[in-house]
Amino acid sequence: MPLDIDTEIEFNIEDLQYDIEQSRATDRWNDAPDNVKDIFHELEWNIIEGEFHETTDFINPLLESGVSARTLISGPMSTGIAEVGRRFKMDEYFLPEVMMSAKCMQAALVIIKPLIIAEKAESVGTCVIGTIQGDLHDIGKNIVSMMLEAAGFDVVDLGVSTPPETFIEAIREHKPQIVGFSALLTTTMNMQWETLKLITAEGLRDDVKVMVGGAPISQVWADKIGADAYCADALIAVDKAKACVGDFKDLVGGAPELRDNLLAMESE
Ligand code: B12
Repeated sequence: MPLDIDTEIEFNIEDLQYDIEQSRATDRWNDAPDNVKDIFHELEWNIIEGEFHETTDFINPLLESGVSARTLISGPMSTGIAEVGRRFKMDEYFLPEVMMSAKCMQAALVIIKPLIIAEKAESVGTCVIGTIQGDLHDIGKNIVSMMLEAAGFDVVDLGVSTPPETFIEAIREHKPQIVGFSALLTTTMNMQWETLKLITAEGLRDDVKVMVGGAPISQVWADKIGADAYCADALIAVDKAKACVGDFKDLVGGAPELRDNLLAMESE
């Protein structure tokens, strides 16, 4: 039985009408040196316009200027792809434009990933992560994977559109402390619940902490399905993952009563 999807992450129409061009070169990146600020705008614009052949031309100079790989991801890359999402939502962009912008993000991440992974600390645990069945979005999941790897996790990435059974096999094989589900579509959010139910039904729930993320996911949703942690971004994911394998490992997330009631309803 699917759960009601009542994500509280609503779009505000005023925000959606606000074109990023209005704030270009005015109120953003003001704390960065002028040369960096200009390239930040260029990179952001490159992602918005989907000029993926040129993406690397912006990444390397920024890295050479001492800008960290993490700042690139959480700064101009994030604002650029967020603007693409806004335009798509407002019917200013259609799928081909979004695909070109996604290619820019992927081209940038190819350069950035080795730099992030090189920071890898000593092994702290294992995490199995995947985009949930029916969903092909993987940019955010890939960023979370690389940040977790840099933080010392051995990451088993199951890719996109991962069936619940594949998560079960991976848990049995790799014995992770953490399992992460990514979902970007309101229509696939429910597969997080379905996958969590199968993990419970297979008797594996007590062995893993479950982290959930993706644009429509919220703390309310995480509580509703009984996940242990909701993470709005990759940095939060690293903090919460460390908490899961550290002193807070006995912390049980979600609202237990709600989860028990849901499970009872399911078995009726
Ligand atoms: C790029 C993109 C695509 C690309 C994806 C390419 C790829 N390889 O990923 C393409 C073009 C393929 C695509 C396709 C579609 N898309 Co699309 N897409 C986007 C877009 C613009 C950006 C997503 C993104 O990469 N964001 C950047 C990353 C860094 O952010 P993120 O994913 O949120 O990840 C961060 C956090 O959420 C968190 N996180 C994410 N996952 C996880 C997992 C864990 C375990 C944790 C802890 C944390 C975590 O950490 C991440 C890093 O900080 C969004 C708009 C948006 N606002 O999200 C639409 C969006 C998600 N897409 C949408 C739609 C409708 C579609 C299509 C159905 C379009 C169509 N008609 O075919 C298809 C779906 C195909 C499918 N079956 O999946 C809608 C969904 C609407 C809804 N209510 O469900 C959105 C919201 C656009 C919109 N505004 O309407 N899309």
